[in-house]
Amino acid sequence: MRYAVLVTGPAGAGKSTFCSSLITHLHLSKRSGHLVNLDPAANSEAFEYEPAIDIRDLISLDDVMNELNYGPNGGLVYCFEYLLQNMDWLEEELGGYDDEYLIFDCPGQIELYTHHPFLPTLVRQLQRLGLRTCATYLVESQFMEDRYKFFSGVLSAMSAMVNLEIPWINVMSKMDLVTTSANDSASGRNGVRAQRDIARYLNPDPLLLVSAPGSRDETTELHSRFHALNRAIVQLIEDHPLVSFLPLDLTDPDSIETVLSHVDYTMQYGEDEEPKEPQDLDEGDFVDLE
Ligand SMILES: Nc1nc2c(ncn2[C@@H]2O[C@H](COP(=O)(O)OP(=O)(O)OP(=O)(O)O)[C@@H](O)[C@H]2O)c(=O)[nH]1
Ligand SMILES: [Mg+2]
Repeated sequence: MRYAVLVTGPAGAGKSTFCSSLITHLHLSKRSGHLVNLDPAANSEAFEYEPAIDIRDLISLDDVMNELNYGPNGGLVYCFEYLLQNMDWLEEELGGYDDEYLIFDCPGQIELYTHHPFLPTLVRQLQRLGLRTCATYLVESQFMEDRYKFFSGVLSAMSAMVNLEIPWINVMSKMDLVTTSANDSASGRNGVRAQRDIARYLNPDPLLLVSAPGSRDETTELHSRFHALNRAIVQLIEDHPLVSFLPLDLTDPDSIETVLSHVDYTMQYGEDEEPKEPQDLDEGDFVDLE
C-alpha cells in the first residue's frame, strides 16, 4: 500500500519546511518518506530533500509564462490542467514506489484548494492508482494574532475540507513563534498568549468573534455594522464543528511525532501490512533462547 500526504495551505504557511521536517522525522524513525513537488513555481534551493517526483520535470511555470504569456496564477492553473491531462506521466513516476509515504508539497495559491476542481480530480486519480490519501492544511500561528484573521483562516480550512473530501488534518504551524511567557523574547514574534487562549484558538471557540455584550468593540460603529454577519459566521462554525488545529512546533520532535501519528491513524498506516521477515537471522541468533 502506498500513502499520499498532501501538504496544503495558504502561501508561506510553512508547507515546504514541514515536508522536509516530516521526511527527516520519518527517516529518524527508520521509515521511508519521499518528497513529491507539485509546485511548478518552486525554487530548487528551497528543498532540503531532492524531490523524488517533481512536476517541474513535466512542466515549469517559467516556460508557460514565457511561451504562452500567462501571468503567475493563470500559469499555475495551466500547469495543473496539463498535469491532469498527463496523468500517465505521474502514474509512471509513482510506479517505482511501494509501501511508502509520499509527501506532496502543494503550491500556496488558496484558490486551488477552495474552488478549483484540480486537487479533487488529482486525489481521485491517486485513489484510482491505489494510494491511500489524506491532507494536512497548514495555517500559521500569525493567524492567532487577530480574531478576524483567525476566522478567515478557519473558514478557508473549512472550505478546502469540503472541496477535497478526504481525511483531513488542520495544523497550526510556526507555534515556536507563540509563547506563553512574556520573558521569552527569542520567540513570541506572533504574540504572548495564555495556554487557555491558545486552546481557544486550536479548538476554535466561535465566541472569540462575538464581543461581549456592551463592550467597547460591540458599541463601535464598525463592529455593529458587522455584528449580524459575525453572529451568522459563529452559527455556521457551531453548526459544523469540523475544524480544530493540531499545534506544530518544528523545534520540538514530540510535536512532529504527534502530527505524524494523526496522519498515520487517519490513513490506517500499516494496518494491512504483513510482518516483514528479519533478513539477517541465522541459527546462531537463537542460542540464548535454547
Ligand atoms: N519560525 C518558524 N518559521 C518557519 C516555520 N516553518 C516555516 N518557516 C519560515 O516561513 C517561511 C515560509 O516557509 P515555507 O516552508 O517556504 O512556506 P510554504 O508554505 O512552502 O510557502 P509557499 O510554497 O511559498 O506557499 C520561510 O522563511 C521559513 O523559514 C516554523 O515552524 N517556524
Ligand atoms: Mg513551498
